[in-house]
Parts: sequence; structure tokens; C-alpha cells
Amino acid sequence: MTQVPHQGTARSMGIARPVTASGSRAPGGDDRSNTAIITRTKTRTKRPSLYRVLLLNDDYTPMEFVVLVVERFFNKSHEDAYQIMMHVHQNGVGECGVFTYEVAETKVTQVMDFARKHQHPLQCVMEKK
Ligand code: TYC
Repeated sequence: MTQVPHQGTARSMGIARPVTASGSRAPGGDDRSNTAIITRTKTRTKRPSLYRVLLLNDDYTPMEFVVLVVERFFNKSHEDAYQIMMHVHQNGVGECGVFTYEVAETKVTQVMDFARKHQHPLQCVMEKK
């Protein structure tokens, strides 16, 4: 009986074995049994950074205009808006609200555009909490 010579393994002939769902190696994969391990099921959520939106005092913007701005863009009652305006008038700066980055940026732009349209020098800025 004649023995056929051994030709070599599939791998030695350049034929790759199947790849698992996780790829051919770690993390999570097991090459030998072609299984994958779920390493995290719960989604990681991060709390967004918060920003204060501030009004700055100046000598020229009318008090009633500032009250209107605080009512319109920060959804405050007339009484709360008046108190915020007076705080800024007496202290130089005051907080109108706290928002995520994009909302704070929108408020600042809205206030600055509105003040410029009415030719008042009112300044509105945001700062990270
Ligand atoms: N100081 C201004 C005045 O006396 C009023 C004012 C208040 C202006 C708040 C700006 O953010 C401000 N007319």
C-alpha cells in the first residue's frame, strides 16, 4: 500500500480560518471556539457641561430694555426680570440662566443680535460653571 505524502496544513498553505464577530483576537473574542463575549451591555451616559449666561452692566442701555430681554429670551416673569436687571445694574454682572453649551450659545447670540438691532451696547456672555 502506497502512502500519499502529507501536503501541509490549510494554514501553511495560506488559507485563513473563519473570523469571529469580534475579529480574530481580543477583546472579547475566543479564537479557538469562535465565540464572542459581550463585555458591556449598559450604555455609558455622560452629564453635559453647564454654562451660565450673564448680562453685563453698562451706562446706556435703558432699564426697561434689559427687563424686556430677560423676559423674552430667558422666559422670566416681569418681577423676576426686573430683579435680575437691578442686580446687574448694582453689581455689574448677573446670571439669567444655566444651560448646556449649544443652548447658552444660542441665548447669547439672540441677546446680542437684539441689542445691536436696537443700537444698545448691552453685553451678554457665557461662562462654564
Ligand atoms: N445701567 C443701566 C442704566 O442705568 C441699566 C442696565 C442694567 C444696563 C443691566 C445693562 O445689563 C444691564 N440705564
